[in-house]
Amino acid sequence: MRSLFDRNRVWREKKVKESLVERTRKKLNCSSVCARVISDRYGSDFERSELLHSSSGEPPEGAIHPPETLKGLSPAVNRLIEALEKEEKIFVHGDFDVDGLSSSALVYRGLKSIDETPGPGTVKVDVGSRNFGHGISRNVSSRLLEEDFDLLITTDCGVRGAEEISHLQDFGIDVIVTDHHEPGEDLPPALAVVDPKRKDSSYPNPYLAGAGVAYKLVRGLQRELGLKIPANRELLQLAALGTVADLVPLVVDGEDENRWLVKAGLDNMSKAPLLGISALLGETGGEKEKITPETISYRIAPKLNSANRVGDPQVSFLLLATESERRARHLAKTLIDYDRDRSRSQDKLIRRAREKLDDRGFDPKEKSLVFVSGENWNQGIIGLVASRLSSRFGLPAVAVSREKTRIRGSARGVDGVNIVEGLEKCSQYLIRYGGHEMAGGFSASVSSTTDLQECLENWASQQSLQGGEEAREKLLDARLDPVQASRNLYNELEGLEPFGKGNPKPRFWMTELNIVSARRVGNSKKHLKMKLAGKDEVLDGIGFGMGENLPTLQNERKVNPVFTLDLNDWRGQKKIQLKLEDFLS
Ligand SMILES: [Mn+2]
Repeated sequence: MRSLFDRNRVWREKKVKESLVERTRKKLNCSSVCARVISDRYGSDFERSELLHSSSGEPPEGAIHPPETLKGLSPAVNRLIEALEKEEKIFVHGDFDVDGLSSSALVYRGLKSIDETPGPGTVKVDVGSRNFGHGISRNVSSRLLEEDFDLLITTDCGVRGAEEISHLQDFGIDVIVTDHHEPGEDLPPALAVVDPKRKDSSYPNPYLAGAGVAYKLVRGLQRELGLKIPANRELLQLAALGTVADLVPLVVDGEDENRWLVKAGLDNMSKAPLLGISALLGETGGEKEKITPETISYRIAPKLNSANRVGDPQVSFLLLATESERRARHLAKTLIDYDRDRSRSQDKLIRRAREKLDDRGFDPKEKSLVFVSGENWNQGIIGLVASRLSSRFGLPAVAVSREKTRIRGSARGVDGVNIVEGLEKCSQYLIRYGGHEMAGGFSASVSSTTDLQECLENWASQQSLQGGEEAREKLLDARLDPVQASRNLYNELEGLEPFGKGNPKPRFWMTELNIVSARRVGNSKKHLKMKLAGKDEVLDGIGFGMGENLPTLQNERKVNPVFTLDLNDWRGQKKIQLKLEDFLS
C-alpha cells in the first residue's frame, strides 16, 4: 500500500498467525486487535505477555533476569566486596553520553548508598570528554596511577580497551569492565568483563544498555551483601534514562526486560524524580507531569548531552549524582546555558552547511548521500548537523570538519541504509572509524577528502539502487473498523507501554471514511484537524505537520487514514482521537 502523498512511502500490514491471535485473545481475555498486537510482539511466549497486565510500580518477578546469570558478574561482585572490606580507592570511568553518565551515576550512587561498615572508601568518577574520545584514554590511566587507585570500574565503555586495561593491570590496578558494546576478537585482560554481548553470554537479554548493565552490577552486589533495598527507586530512574537515550530496543521477540526497566524507572521518575532531573525539568518550565520516554528524548537527554558538546560533561554527571536541591538547581542552570549555546552553534552550522550545499547546486533527487565539510567545525555539533541534513533530505548524511592536516567527520544513516557499512567500504581512505547502523564517526587525512566523498557517494547510490524498499517499508499493526477505535482499546494498549524503540506505539489504518470537515490549524497553519465518518461513528483526527496535504485530501471521495490512538484531554473531557500519520492511496 502506498501513501497518497508520496509514492515512495510504502506501508505494509504485519503478518500474524490468526490461530495465535485467537489463542492470545482467549488466554489474556482481551480484544482481538489487542491480541494481534501482543501476538506480534510476544509470539506464543504467554508467560511474558501475561505479565503485561500486572500493574504494580515494580517489575514483576520473572520480568527482570537475575544478575548472576550475566557472565563476569560474580567475579566483579566478589572483587567489589573485597574493595569495600579494605576500604580501597575506587575509580569509576564512564562514557560522556547520556547512557555513560547514567551508568556512572548509577554505580556511584549504588556504592555510596551502602551504609554498612565497612562501606566504600574513596569513590571518584570521571566521564571523560569528547577530546579524548570514547573509552579509556591514556589520560585516565595516568590519573589512576598518579592518585594511587586500587580498582577501576568502567561503565558503558571498556570492552575494546585492551591496551589501557593491560597497562593498568600490570601496575596492580584491577579493572572491572561493564559495557554493552560488541567486544573484539578477544576480551580485554580485565579482572572481570560484564557485557551481555560477550560471545559466551547466555543472558536472555543481549540488548541491555550500559546503564542496564551497571544496574545489574549494583543489584548483584546488593544481593550478595544481603542488603534489603526493596525498590531501588533512584537507580531504576538512571537505568531508564540510559536505556531510552541509547535507543536500545525495548522488546525483541518477546524479550522485554528493557521495557520493564524503563517502565519502573519512569514510574519512579514521575512520582519522585531524582533532584537533578527535577531541577532540569523545573528549569525548562515544566510542571509535575507523567514522564514518558519522549520527556527523556526531547527534554532531558539533549541538555545532559549539551555538556559534552559545548561544555564540561562532568557537570551532567554531578547533576545526576547530587543529593542537594540547591546544588541541583545550580548545575541545572549551567546545563541550560550549555544547551542554549549548543542550540545557537547548531543553527549556525546548519545554516552554513545549507549555504555550502546551495552554492554547489546540491540536488537531493540526483544524489544518494549528503556530504558537506567546513573549516574547524565544532566536533560536538557536526553530528547534529549530519542528523538534521539526513532527516531534511531523507538521505544518509556526512558532516566533516577540516583541521590542519586531518578531517574528522560524523555520519548518519537512514532506515535500510547502514552507515557503518559505508565507512567500512571506504575504509582505505580513513584513519579511524566506528559506530553503528544509524550513526558513525571517523577521521582521515585532509588529502583524502575528495576520494572519501566520491567513495561514500558511490556506495550510497548502490544502496538505493538495490532498492532497500523492503527495509524502508513502514509497518501497520491492524486495520480497524471505526467502532473499534475506542477508549477500551486505548486502555488495553496502555499495558504495552512504555513505547519506544523496538516497541512502537501500535499503528492502525481504516478504509473508506468520509471527510466531514477538515481545516488547517496552528501556527502558520502547519497542522491538520479533521472529522472523519464511518457508517455510524464520527471520529476526530489531528495530523501534526500535515496541513499542506489538505488540498490532496479534498480531491478524494473517501479516505484511508494511517494513525495511532490518542487520548485528547479537552476541558477535562477525555476523548479518543486519531493521531494521523499518513493516508493510503
Ligand atoms: Mn551506551
